[in-house]
Amino acid sequence: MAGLILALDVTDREKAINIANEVADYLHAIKIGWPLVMAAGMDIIDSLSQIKPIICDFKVADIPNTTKLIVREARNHGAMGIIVHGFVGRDSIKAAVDEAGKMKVYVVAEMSHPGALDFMQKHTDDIVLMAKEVGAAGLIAPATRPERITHIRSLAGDMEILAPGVGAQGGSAKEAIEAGATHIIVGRRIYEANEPAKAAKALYDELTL
Ligand code: O7E
Repeated sequence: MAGLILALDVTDREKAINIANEVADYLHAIKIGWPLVMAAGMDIIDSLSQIKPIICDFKVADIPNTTKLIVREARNHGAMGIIVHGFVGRDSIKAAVDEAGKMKVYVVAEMSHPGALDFMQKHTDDIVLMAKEVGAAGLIAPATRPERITHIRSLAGDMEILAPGVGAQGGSAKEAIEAGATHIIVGRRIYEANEPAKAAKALYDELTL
């Protein structure tokens, strides 16, 4: 079944925990990245893991050894998944997969912002095929370009596809799922809403109708 992932890009620990608790019933997982980890410290991963599985969006882009060390830290704090960049190449992605253990590795295949067309999109197909070959669990593909999700799905087999770009960036949850995504990633549409639970429920309902 399609699932909703909250991008919890707030910079206050208490606010993060409150929002997570408020919307938890509608979530498959919570994605946290540099804004929250830099503000609240790595143990926010441990705390939020008590509420929902945590995906660390560290968009790791480094040599294999450094990649391995970052993946290990996320794993030691109880993360369920970690996001790495694909353009760094096979050896770095393999290092992430080898170090991840039970944690899922998600590889960024194509980003949702217009700048992704400058360089990244030219290499999306190769990144998808490489991520599949080295055993990554899933891919990141743009909800802002559903036709690209469909294309990525045609290469990805049964890998998970997580699609950011719904709401604030203009993408539609329903279209992303119909195009082939398994999950959508949504931040501002939920955490900036007057009633985050209501906003999360509306997205959840859109996915399950
Ligand atoms: O636009 P929002 O507020 O719904 O937030 C979207 C989140 O998804 C935010 O954390 C951003 O960093 C992330 N994201 C994109 O918006 N576009 C991408 O291409 C990739 C990501 C991302 O999360 O990458 C790893 C999944």
